[in-house]
Amino acid sequence: MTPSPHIPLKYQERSLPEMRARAGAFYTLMNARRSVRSFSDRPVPGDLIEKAILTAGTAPSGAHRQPWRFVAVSDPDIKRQVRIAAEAEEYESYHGRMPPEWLEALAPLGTDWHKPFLETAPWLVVCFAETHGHDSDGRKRKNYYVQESCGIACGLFIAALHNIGLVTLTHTPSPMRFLNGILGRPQHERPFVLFPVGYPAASAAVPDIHRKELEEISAWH
Ligand code: IYR
Repeated sequence: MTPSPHIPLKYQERSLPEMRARAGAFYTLMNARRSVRSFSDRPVPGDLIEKAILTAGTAPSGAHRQPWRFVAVSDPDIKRQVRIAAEAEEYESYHGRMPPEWLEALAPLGTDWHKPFLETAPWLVVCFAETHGHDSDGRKRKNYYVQESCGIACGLFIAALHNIGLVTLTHTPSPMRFLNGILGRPQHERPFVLFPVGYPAASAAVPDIHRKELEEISAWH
């Protein structure tokens, strides 16, 4: 296999003071991000969601297979179907499927099986992970590092939304295969994360939780 042609890297070198200023500003921006479970029903223009998805699509991926598909839903009927199906699964999870240790871990977050945000938020965006692709003859084509690639893409999606000024929640109703049926996606696309996206409710409150210190999340040699 011949390597694809390469082109010069577009790299913008910055002075150290500029790098420090940008490092600090980006950390300050991202450190203000919170997961939000209480949404306003105020509409959000679709072009903002498009830009966030495009940003997610800049993620690196195994063999550049880009094994993700972001499905954006604003249709109220489809959102209702998603809520009903997700709440049915969550009900089972909270009433027996999740072991006591897990329920204890979640207690500080105050979550339960009710998921009104699945209808209130103006957008639901589901990231599907493509377990494999297809070549031009329709034969299976392997994807690589699908979990890692989709995890990074979702991280960029969350950062893009926060930078835009919207809020979201990393929601993983379990199991979430029901999303294939409701959203008409083929079986080789596996629901990865469901993001409600919008403005926060005026009354939105978040748990008083804290981030680990640098010493706790890093080691230096
Ligand atoms: N999927 C459930 C439970 C849940 C699990 C974790 I790990 C969380 O950080 C939060 C919730 C739910 O959405 O309620």
